[in-house]
Amino acid sequence: MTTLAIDIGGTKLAAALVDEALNLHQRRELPTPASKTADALQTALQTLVAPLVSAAQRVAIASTGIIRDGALRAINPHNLGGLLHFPLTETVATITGLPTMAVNDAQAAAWAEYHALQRVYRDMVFLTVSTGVGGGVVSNGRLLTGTGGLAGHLGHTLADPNGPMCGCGRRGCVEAIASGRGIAAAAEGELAGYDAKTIFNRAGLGNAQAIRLIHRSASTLAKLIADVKATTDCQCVVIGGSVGLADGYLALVENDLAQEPAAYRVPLLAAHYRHDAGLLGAVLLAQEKKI
Ligand code: ADP
Ligand code: BMX
Ligand code: ZN
Repeated sequence: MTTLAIDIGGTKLAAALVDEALNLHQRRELPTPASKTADALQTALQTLVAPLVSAAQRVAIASTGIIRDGALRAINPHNLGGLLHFPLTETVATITGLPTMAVNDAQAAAWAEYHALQRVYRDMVFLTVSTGVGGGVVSNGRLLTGTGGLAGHLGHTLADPNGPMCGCGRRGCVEAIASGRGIAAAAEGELAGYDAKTIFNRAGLGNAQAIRLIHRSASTLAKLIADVKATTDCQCVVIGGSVGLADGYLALVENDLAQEPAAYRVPLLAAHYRHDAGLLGAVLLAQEKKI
């Protein structure tokens, strides 16, 4: 069976056809529309899947936001242009005419990365550092989704009580500091208005402020990882997302984590499936659920 896999992030939408052996075909991307209205996202999804849908028998979606009963609810609406709610599976099932399931993007990615680890580890955590900071927890071989889909939203744990406001309504969340948007929001002077990708490029050219912003993100993530180790006793933490996978970032996090007491240290790995972990995790879950 061929699955049409879709990944909805705060910055980009991705889609691909995925066969039973988890090979990706015809992968494509579009920017995520930054609009408060559901129409813009619906139109973008329609455009994204149009060339793929005729070859698929079902749809598996990994999406940013809390996914509950197939609907998307933003915990941080700023990441989606202010969009609060979107009837996700209903909309995509109507567009495609195919059976459709959806799961949070970081939860999906955690499941794919757990499989990539060949079940050597029964307890692992996935963290994406991307538009936001997302998380997925696998505990004793089971993916935690929670009763309402909130499980693993580790980006909304407290990093700094005096830190910047987070779009979720709390002050000082990890996401408000460490995410791509958090890095960009803290940029001042000659870096004001630039996105995280540009700030990484400037850091590579030796810009002191850019280097400081990236270090601040990495040290915030390292403290989160120490907290995650203390709460889950995970055997490894896998890092994904475009910021998480950016050159040199993981090494910075490792360096900061090494400063923590030994009990809170844990091996860190870059996502095996790189930018496709969400897509593949959604497909694995669709295969298991036999939708
Ligand atoms: P999404 O959040 O849509 O899943 P990404 O994982 O690509 O998308 O994360 C988007 C964030 O990553 C943005 O803040 C963007 O500026 C930043 N980014 C994209 N590419 C890079 C890169 N090569 N290096 C560092 N940051 C990047
Ligand atoms: C936010 C939240 C999470 C998501 C995480 C990473 C929204 C819209 N999203 O914390 O559900 O897993 O961002 O998402 O509230 P990404 O867009 O950075 O991939
Ligand atoms: Zn928050």
